[in-house]
Amino acid sequence: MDVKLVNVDVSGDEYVGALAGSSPSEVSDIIGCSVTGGSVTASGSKLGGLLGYNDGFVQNCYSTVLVSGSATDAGGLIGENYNGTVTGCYTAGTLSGSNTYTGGLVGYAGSNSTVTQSYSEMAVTGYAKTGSLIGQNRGTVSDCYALGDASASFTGSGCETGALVGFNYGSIQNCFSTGSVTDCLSGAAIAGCSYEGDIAGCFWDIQTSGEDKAYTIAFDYTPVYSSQGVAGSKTTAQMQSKSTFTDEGWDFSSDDGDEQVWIMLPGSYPKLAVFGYEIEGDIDGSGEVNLEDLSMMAAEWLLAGDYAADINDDGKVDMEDYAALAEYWQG
Ligand SMILES: [Ca+2]
Ligand SMILES: [Ca+2]
Repeated sequence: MDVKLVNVDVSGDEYVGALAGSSPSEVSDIIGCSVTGGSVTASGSKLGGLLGYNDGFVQNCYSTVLVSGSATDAGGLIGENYNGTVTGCYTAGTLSGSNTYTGGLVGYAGSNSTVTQSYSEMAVTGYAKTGSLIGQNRGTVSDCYALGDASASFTGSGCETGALVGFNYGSIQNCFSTGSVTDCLSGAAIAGCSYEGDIAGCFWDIQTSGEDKAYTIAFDYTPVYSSQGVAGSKTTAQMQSKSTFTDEGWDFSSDDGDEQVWIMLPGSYPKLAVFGYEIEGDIDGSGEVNLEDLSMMAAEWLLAGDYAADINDDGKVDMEDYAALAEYWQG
């Protein structure tokens, strides 16, 4: 737990990662570990910024290392997540690959893979089956997003590259993407192509991506557009509006009794609450600024001292705090 690697220089053939080449399910969970600076490179297969291969449980980890090489199954965090679970993780930086199954978080996700509440900001380059989040997904992906561009050097009909997932055989639920995709027949915003996959409640920014296809159907690459359900193309303004997502059941509140998954900060795409964001004005920490926060402020109005409603921490609850609450008012 809590291993912090800085300025790494790791290279090899297969099963290559800065923390470990392979994490089988028998070893202890990998929690709170990170890799920042330096590079990890491999020429064979199973190349990841943190782990080459994973069957275990990976939580609250991140990688911003340069991941590069000609390996297949190359991921910003994990090369191949075969049976593993990844939650509360993120990557940023560059993944410069030149082979198949290349993804900003995970290169290849097996049929028992679970990836949830995680994101990638990586710009991702591969040959084909390249995704800003996952290169090929056979498992479950939920409550995730990718902000980076996905670029495939193979631009033939089978490039199978997506701004979230390259090739999908699995489930993709409540995810979004904003990046651009290589212009090819099987390049699309959510999944380059999908074979009997289950895609629901997903969105993409049509302005920043310039992409009009949600996904294509394997293997004739028939395009599926926003109007056909399953995933919606939205403007940047719509992508930064909470109602776009709550209408599809995304969880932005802890008032419903379970943990809040998403948080919407002003002028931003949805963020994952697990990373500790707070909304100014959300006095009770419910994830929303609403009547309950206003009534808490009313109860402490004009009091001096250490009060929850003292949003700007100046020792009194007054109009300045009310202005902060009003700015983030979500009704
Ligand atoms: Ca609240
Ligand atoms: Ca104040």
